[in-house]
Amino acid sequence: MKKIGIMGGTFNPIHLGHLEIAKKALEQFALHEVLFVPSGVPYMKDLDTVLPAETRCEMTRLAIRNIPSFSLSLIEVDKAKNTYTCETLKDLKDAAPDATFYFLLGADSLWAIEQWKNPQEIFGRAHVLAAVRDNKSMADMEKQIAYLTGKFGARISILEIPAMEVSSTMIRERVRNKLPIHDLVPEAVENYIYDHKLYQEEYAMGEKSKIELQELRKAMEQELSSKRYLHTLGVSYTAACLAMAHGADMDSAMTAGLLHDCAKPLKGEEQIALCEKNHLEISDVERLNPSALLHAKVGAYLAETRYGVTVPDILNAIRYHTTGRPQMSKLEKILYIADYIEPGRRHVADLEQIRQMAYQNLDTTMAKILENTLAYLKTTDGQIDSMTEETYEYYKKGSSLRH
Ligand code: DGI
Ligand code: FE
Ligand code: FE
Repeated sequence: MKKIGIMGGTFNPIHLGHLEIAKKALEQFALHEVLFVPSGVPYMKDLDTVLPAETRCEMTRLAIRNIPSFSLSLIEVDKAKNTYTCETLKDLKDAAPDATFYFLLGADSLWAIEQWKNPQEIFGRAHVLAAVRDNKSMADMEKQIAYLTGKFGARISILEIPAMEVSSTMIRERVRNKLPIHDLVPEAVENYIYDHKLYQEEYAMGEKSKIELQELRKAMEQELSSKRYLHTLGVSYTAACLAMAHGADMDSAMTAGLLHDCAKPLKGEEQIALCEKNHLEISDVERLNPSALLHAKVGAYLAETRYGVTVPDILNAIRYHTTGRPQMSKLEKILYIADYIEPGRRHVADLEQIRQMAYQNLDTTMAKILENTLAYLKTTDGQIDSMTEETYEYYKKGSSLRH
């Protein structure tokens, strides 16, 4: 029976510590093979430091190319959606029903794995090999293993590895500070990192922001329904077009567009709970219409805390994209209008006219959209936010003064 080890990770970048764990697993448990499985988009963490999957896979390929019992699996990278360990294990098992799988992880994960999706299935599909870490004592580990074995029938063994001072974070920092990394990564990976100027931060801003936008797009593709994702792409590119027409920053417009509805997948109660937990004020109207109104405020919060947006103008554009506000910045108006006119919008009054106006004058367009939105809201039972009314009054006055 074939014994296959599975080494998952972000591999940003892969380093000698990863290879050492795989080698030790191979020796100590007489495995025939170890599969390296780079993760797809790690959407919640470090969006600005995690390189695109292709780059991380290429470095992994280089790191293992001379070791016959190591191979690369694109099973997680190839999936458009978020991947879970239990599903990856199922796919691998389906592809090799006769093999026995050994899932490699750091000892810390023994305390997290219960929170992963379907821990019961994970333990059913693979033996777990937990690599010792300095911060966990042997006694603690054995206690936790006994607990998981009792609860899930888990098969867990301790993998003994020498203490190693290496992490992907450390490597990225050393590269940024122009320090050598040759005893931390295989030579081919070191060369690749330097040849492609990875992790250096000095590479052209344009390139950097492109990577960020690409990662945000992937994250939204995972998080949103396909309909909402298409709308989001429409808003992002429409905002870019409006930025071109009115001389605003295109990358900011696209970032705001991509993230503006990022809180929409959360249910009303979840948005309220999130606000309460983080001390964000909720008005009565917002509480009564959380999905229509609160998603803008929660979206701005997530854009900052989860997706790392720091530019206040972008955050405000997201924050006010549903109601608007008096005296909006150019970017705020652009996002508000793009949301209304993006190519996927249907069944909205005067759309053709508003689409043309948008490229001529942002303020009169604001007045027109607000007028129609208020008229529409009066036909529904949604409460009108006083901010929507104030914004309308503000832009109505402005546009009547000029015309
Ligand atoms: O998130 P989207 O559907 O892309 O668009 P949006 O964020 O602009 O608007 C969400 C909904 O909120 C839309 O149906 C219009 C509505 N809306 C705008 N102003 C108000 C409002 N709903 C209520 N209840 N009160 C308002 O003042
Ligand atoms: Fe919205
Ligand atoms: Fe929207």
